[in-house]
Formats: sequence, C-alpha cells, structure tokens
Amino acid sequence: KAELSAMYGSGRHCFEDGTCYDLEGFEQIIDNSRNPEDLLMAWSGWREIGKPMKEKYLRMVEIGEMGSKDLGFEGLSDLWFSKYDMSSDEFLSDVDRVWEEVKPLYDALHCHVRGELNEFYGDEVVKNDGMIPAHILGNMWAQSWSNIYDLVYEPSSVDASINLTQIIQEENLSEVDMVRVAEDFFVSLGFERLADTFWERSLFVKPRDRDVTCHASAWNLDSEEDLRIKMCIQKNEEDFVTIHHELGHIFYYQAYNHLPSIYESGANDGFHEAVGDLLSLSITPAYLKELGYINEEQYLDAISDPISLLMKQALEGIVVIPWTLILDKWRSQVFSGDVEADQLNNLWWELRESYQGVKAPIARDYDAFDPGAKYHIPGNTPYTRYYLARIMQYQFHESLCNDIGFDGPLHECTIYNNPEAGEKLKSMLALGSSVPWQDAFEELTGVRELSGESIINYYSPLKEWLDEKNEGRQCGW
Ligand code: X8Z
Ligand code: ZN
Repeated sequence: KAELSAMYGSGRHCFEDGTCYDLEGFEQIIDNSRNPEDLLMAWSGWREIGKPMKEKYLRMVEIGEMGSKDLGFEGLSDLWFSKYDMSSDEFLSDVDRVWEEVKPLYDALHCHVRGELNEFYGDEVVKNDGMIPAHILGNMWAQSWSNIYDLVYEPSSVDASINLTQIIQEENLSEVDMVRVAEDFFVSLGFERLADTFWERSLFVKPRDRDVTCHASAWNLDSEEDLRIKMCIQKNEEDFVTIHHELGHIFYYQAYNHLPSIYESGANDGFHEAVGDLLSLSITPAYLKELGYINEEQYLDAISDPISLLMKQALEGIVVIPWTLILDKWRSQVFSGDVEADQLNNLWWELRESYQGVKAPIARDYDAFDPGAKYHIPGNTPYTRYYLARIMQYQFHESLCNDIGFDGPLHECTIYNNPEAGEKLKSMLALGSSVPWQDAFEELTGVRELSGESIINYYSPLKEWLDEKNEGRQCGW
C-alpha cells in the first residue's frame, strides 16, 4: 500500500527527447492547452505511471479480500458498503436511483459540450455523435470540464462571467491568503478560528526540494487541536474551491473532536466530503461583492446572466457525478474477482464510456493500467463518498437557504455571515457519528433520504437553456 501511494506521489514520466513531467507539469498542459497533440502527449504520458502498479495493486486487493473475510464480511466491497446504516443492497440501489434523476441533466450538458467542441476542434478530434475523447475536456481525468468553459458558453457581457482566477491574481492573494479567506467564511458562520499550529504545520505550497503527494488532504492528528491540511496550492479558482473542501474536513474535525473517540468521524464519509462543497455553493456574486472583490456593476452583470454562473458550476458539479460512480463500480468487480487481470483496463473504459460518455483518445497498450493514474486507486480511498457529497451538498444548501428565508434562485443564495445557518450546520457536525446518518441528515434537511430533487431545482434554468440549445442536435452516445 505504501509503495503504491509513493509511486503515485513521486510519479513522473520522461519522453525520448529527455523532457520529464510530474502530475502538476502534465496538468499544466491538460488544463490549459488547446493543441490536440500536446493534450494527447500529456494525457497518455501521465498514464505511463499506472503500468507498473498493476501487480502490486492486485496483491493489495488479494490481501484486502482475505482480511475482510476474516472479519466476517463477504469481501472488501461488502466491508466498504457496510458503513451506511443500511444494507449495502439498499444503499447501492439508492445511489443508482438518484443517478437516474440526475442523468438527463448530464446527458443534456454532454450533448451541448460535444457540439461546441466539435465546432472548435472539427471532426478529426471530436465527432458530433458518440463519445468525447478524454484529453480535450480540460482535466486529467475529465472529472471537471470547467477549464473549457470559454469554449462552451459565451456570456452576455465580459463581466457576466465571474473569473475567480483573475480575482485571485488581481487581489494579489498569496496561497495562505486564499486559505484565510476560506477560514473567514467558516468563522462568519460561528466556527472557531483555527489554532496557530494549523498555520505553522500545514503544507500550502509545493516544496522545491523533495517529492510530496500534492493531492489535497486534511489531517486530524491528535483528535484535539493539531489539525492540518496538505496541498500544493495554485492561485486559481479550482484550488480556491479545493481549499474550502479541505477546510470542510478541518472544521468537521473541530466540531466533533470533543466526542468519545468512537464517534469522532463523519455521520458517514459522504458528509465529510460535503461540508466544504456546501460552502462553495455560497461563493455567489453577492458574497464576492460583500468581500469587495467585485463592484456593484459587475455584480449586476453577473446576476443578469444566470446561465453563465450555472454553466460554470455544472461543468464541475454535474460533470463530476458519473465519474464519482465509476471508481467503486470498477473496484467492486475487481475485488470480487469477477474480472480477469487482462481485462481490468477494458472494464475501466467500459464504465467510463457508459457513464461519462468519454472514451480513450488513443488505443490502450496491453499493459496499460489507467485506474492507477488516479490518486484514489493506488491510495485505496473509497470514492462513493464524493458521489454522496455532490448530491447532499445541494440538499443541504436548499434547506439552509429555505431556513434563512432566502427568496430567490438557489444559485444566488449565500449562507455567508448567517449565524442561523451556521448554528444549524455546526450542531449537525457536532454529532459526529454518534447517530445514524439519516438522523443527522434529517436534522439539517427535514428528510432522511438522498434525493436528486435539490440538484435538479438548482440547475433548472440551465436545463431549460440546454434543451433549447440541443434542439436539432443528435444527443446521446
Ligand atoms: O480527493 C478529493 C479531495 C480530497 S478529500 C481533494 N476530491 C476528489 C478528487 O479530487 O478526485 C474532491 C473532489 C473529488
Ligand atoms: Zn475530501
């Protein structure tokens, strides 16, 4: 396990001409370039690091299966899905039920994005039917498409689309300043400021003298005050959102660290991932105006074009959803031994094709192990938690916005500086895992079930717009 994680963290690939890239180097290209050859080079280059992981990975699975059976489970999947206060069958059928609710929105977005990419790149790179090749979507795993926002939407005016990356640069925010802004958000909700040790002991910037695993993480070291994050912050919108995500973990730790140790965890692992994501929905034009990052005129421009804002959100928040299903669907088949070693990569691509409508841009080598190129596979971190978070965050947002009497479209609601919303959130977090997650969920939302309704409500103006745009297009893949 340690070796696999280290292989990912220190992963780099060198080409015949002697140039070498690590993940951040490759991402620089994938996130920003519009040159299909460069994109393909970066996409396939990073996947070279997966190949040598396959054997170790299978051995890890073998040991994990044995261990979980020794503990009385049917296997590793059974163990992983045993933590949701309901039977794993019931849980997994809830997961699929909600996906069916969200899928029409994803399909409409996929159709529109594919159409626009076809116009930009032409038939040679992406055809107007079928799947989208994974290298042109602005993210190493095609799990967020927000970097190609400008290719898929033209705002009604320059200021109608808020560019957080630009704001961060104009405001001259340092990496630590970005974390302070996120901390301030939590403090505005009534959370306690972070201890000095957080600021002294966290890692915010990629060190120049050694390899570190840059994938962002949040640590609860002594179940008391020693809380830290570790990430290689880049001064852009994506990392600003990730900082909120990580601080969500930190403030959850802070809220439940007073409990007996057995209760010191999230109501379920999805809750833990959802806290910071919930706050990200409150980074609205009104919030940015309040901080002084945009003026009245920019604010009015921004809210006059709701599609601009919703499109930006959807390219991250909707796009990620099918992706969050794939990892554990792949793993559950691998863990159970249903798939032969030489079919592991094919199964991976079958799932990516069917759920995301995304395909490999180039034939995969016989020894490719593409799942290894995603942190959570060598890291052996369950991934359905992110699916839960991406659904629940909208349920939390909608109910908090209702509670505070917000009257308007959900994408304009911010809970910033609202002690009532803060108190409600805090008291749920303070429960840790002392009650079944459904009880904690009910405390905040009034309901006990996962539902796609809030996310559908949130994006309903966008869905209408997409349906109109897609008229006459041949959707689906
Ligand atoms: O892994 C993470 C966090 C760490 S808990 C940065 N996320 C998933 C990913 O990067 O794949 C957050 C979004 C999904
Ligand atoms: Zn997380």
